[in-house]
Amino acid sequence: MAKRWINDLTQADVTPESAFLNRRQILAGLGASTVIGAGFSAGQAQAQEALKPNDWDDIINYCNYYEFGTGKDDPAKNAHTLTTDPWSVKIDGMVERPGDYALGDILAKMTIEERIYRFRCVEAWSMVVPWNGFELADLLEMAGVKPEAKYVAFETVYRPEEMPGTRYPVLDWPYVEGLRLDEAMHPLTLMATGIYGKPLPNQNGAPMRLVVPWKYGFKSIKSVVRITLTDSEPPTSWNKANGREYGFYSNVNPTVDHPRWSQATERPLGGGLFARRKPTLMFNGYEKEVAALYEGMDLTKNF
Ligand SMILES: Nc1nc2c(c(=O)[nH]1)N[C@H]1C(S)=C(S)[C@@H](COP(=O)(O)O)O[C@H]1N2
Ligand SMILES: [Mo]
Repeated sequence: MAKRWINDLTQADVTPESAFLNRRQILAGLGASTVIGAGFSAGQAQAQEALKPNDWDDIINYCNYYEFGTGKDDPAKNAHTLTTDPWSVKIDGMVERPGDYALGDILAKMTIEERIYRFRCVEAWSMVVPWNGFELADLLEMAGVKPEAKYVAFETVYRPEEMPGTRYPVLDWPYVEGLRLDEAMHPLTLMATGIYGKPLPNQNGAPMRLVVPWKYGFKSIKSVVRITLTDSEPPTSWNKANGREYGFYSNVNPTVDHPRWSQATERPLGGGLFARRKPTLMFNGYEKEVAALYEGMDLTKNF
């Protein structure tokens, strides 16, 4: 099989063949048609593995969406009951233009792009997903972030009648998540509306879910109905459920183990019989893009 090198490179590293790639594609680690086999420094080597997206069937049948059950195949079986149209998102808190925004009105203003991202669950399985979506920053700019805002809180839809898993107190429903404002505004942070050019399946968080590729998967909250700008660190579902095991930041970090298992390696989905664990990359391979956000922070304490 031909190797397809991914170019997680800075503008200065762009070769003539790939000069047509725009900034966003480069940031997203897309380098689809470019083969670069030589001249990589050791530092670049870790990010140059081929990003071969997982199959559609794997992505839509192996899910975590506890509102529809805790089994990996429960969301695919149960999430068809979720009504995703009509859909609106409340944007409130420290914004200039708070309100209930209809999804259609949001999408009319956003630019949908494809982003092929690594996705690493805290449970140590991983996949590569070709998302379609827009930058969260564009949505936040649409609402107008006030200068006093420091964090962004997110909430998943909560409809017990459509969500059989919410009958069990596995988590404190609704599912909530949060980011620091600079993380939320980072160009890698995506609001996904599709996979493989098709609308997001319900089990993957239709009609719109967050994707933060350098953080453990649980930060990527599904079926978002509320986004609140705030000046204090928002509560997050997994941190509330077990604060010793799940911190607010939850950046992918192979050197900080989960209290009950190692995070040094991961199991890529879809490998079948030949599935082999591979090393987990710092910030899930996005170190170059996001390390500066955490400069001076002790990542062991701020896990
Ligand atoms: N509302 C909600 N969002 C959620 C979850 C959930 O249970 N409920 N699971 C999280 C976890 S643990 C992971 S790994 C990813 C899984 O996304 P996927 O099923 O699309 O792969 O969604 C995250 N977002
Ligand atoms: Mo996860």
